[in-house]
Amino acid sequence: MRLLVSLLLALSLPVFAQHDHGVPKAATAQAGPLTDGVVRKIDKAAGEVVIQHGQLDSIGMPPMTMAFGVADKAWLNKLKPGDRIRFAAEMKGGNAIVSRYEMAK
Ligand SMILES: [Cu+2]
Repeated sequence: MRLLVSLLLALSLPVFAQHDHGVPKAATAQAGPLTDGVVRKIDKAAGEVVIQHGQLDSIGMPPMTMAFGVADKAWLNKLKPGDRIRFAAEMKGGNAIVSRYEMAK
């Protein structure tokens, strides 16, 4: 019986790896590198967007609502309060900025 189990494991593992195309299981199960956020406010004068965000491991932040700078000021014209986005954040010059985002479905 033990032999059969190890034989099955040996046979199934390579198939698994092929179907996943090398992407680690955890990466597909989680949301990926983008974090969920809801736009609360746009401040064009300050060049900031206030986002209610989920856990941001990239900059070590728990979920909260806060202001972010943006990598591209044009984004401030596209976003509006209430928009649901998925975004990546990074620290730049001591400020947290949105480095990229996409609209959430
Ligand atoms: Cu924060």
